[in-house]
Amino acid sequence: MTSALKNKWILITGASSGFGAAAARAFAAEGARLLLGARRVDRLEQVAAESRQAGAAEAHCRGLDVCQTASVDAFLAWARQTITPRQPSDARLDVLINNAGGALGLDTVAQGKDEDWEGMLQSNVLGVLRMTRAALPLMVSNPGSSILNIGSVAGRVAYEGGAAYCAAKAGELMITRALRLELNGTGVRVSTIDPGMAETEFSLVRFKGDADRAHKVYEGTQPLLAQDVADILVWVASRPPHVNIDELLVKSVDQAAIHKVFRRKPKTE
Ligand code: NDP
Ligand code: 8X3
Repeated sequence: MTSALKNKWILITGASSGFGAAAARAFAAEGARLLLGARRVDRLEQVAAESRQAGAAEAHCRGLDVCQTASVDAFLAWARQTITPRQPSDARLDVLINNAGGALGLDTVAQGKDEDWEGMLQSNVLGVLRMTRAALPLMVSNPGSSILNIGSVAGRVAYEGGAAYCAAKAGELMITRALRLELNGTGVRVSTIDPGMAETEFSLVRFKGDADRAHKVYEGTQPLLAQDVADILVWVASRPPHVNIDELLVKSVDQAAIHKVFRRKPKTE
């Protein structure tokens, strides 16, 4: 059976690693056409090549920093031109995945650093607003198109050291809800996918390259994998055009709650 996503245009931010890279490969397997953005262009090019191998009808990539309005606007101008080179005014985007973001540090508010707070709010909150504003002209005349925002359990439950990240993901949740109200009647669908703990480069970035500390986050437990989230994104985007999956919370079976993670004891010989 032909996939509902075959030849559809999918724009993914943060496609150079983790959920974004896995999503690129998963949409590629459906025969979709991809527009991939992130700051590490060498990694993006690798993901685009893997996506072509996985079956993408087309896979294009370009540098993108969602913290800069000029970068976002230049990316969307390129996307428009790539989708319909002859008549860019007719370009239609089918799926926008606002995935770029992450956490910086695990400091309490008392110890918090301005650059970490600003970085988290810039990418996770303002990045979603900027990307959505720039992409909407390609979507409002395309009923059944989808905006899929990546939130987090952290946007729903606070934890120590997570004040700014939790605030940022709670911001993403409110942006998603407001946008769904604003777009009512256009046929554009708006969803938030909110994962719990998943093993990607997330903790390596949070702990500024400290691989040992990042590794400990997942020790003894089975976290979600990037592929799990990618499968969900494909499923949400391929529902019939009248179906809007509003909010989807997904956690590993080992994570009963944000603070309650089951960890297996290391095996002793
Ligand atoms: P990764 O660190 O593996 O991926 C993050 C991606 O975001 C990278 O591709 C990175 O690319 C990109 N990115 C970061 N900042 C920017 C920026 N300013 N402009 C463009 N791209 C940017 O982590 P995940 O895949 O886990 O994270 C993806 C999303 O999922 C994030 O929003 C994160 O908050 C969220 N999330 C993660 C969870 C987890 O436990 N892993 C759970 C719940 C939500 P580059 O550095 O090349 O720009
Ligand atoms: C990432 C999940 O619990 O580390 O959004 O904040 S958590």
